[in-house]
Amino acid sequence: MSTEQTFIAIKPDGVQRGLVGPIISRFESRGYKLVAIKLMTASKEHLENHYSDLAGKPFFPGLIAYMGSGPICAMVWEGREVVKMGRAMLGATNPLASAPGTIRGDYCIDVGRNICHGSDSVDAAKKEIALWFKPEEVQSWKPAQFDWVYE
Ligand code: DAT
Ligand code: MG
Repeated sequence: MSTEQTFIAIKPDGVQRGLVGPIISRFESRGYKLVAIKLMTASKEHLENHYSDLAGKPFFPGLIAYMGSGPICAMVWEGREVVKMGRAMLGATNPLASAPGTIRGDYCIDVGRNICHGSDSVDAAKKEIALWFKPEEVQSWKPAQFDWVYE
């Protein structure tokens, strides 16, 4: 049980579809803390770096084009076990395999339009946060509700 940070992004389709608010609400309501946020249209180079582990996959060129097609809402969320819980809240990579109640299970259908990204490990989160944010863009603060969320 550790306090962690994770990189969560609302992809261009999620931004275009007006899902920034609902997705942020889920993390806020759960009790997680927003420590960084910005809208950013990412360059091809930036996205190839972000998804470097997938270079060579047949869907890679389409993935990079889709991710660069408009602004992304990039965020860092902090809290206990937030990396693993963030993935659980997002749902499976393929929305058709995502349970209703998850973000992908409630809001999307195609794997190539799955509206959100979440780091898959603590190490990946550290790399992704460093890629998307400068250290001074990540805030350190104590929410008023903190002692009502954690025992
Ligand atoms: P995740 O986003 O759940 O971490 P991933 O890292 O394996 O999944 O893949 C990154 C993104 O690439 C994923 O969100 C959507 C796209 N993708 C993955 N597998 C795909 C496939 N078989 N066809 C099309 N797009 C795919
Ligand atoms: Mg991934």
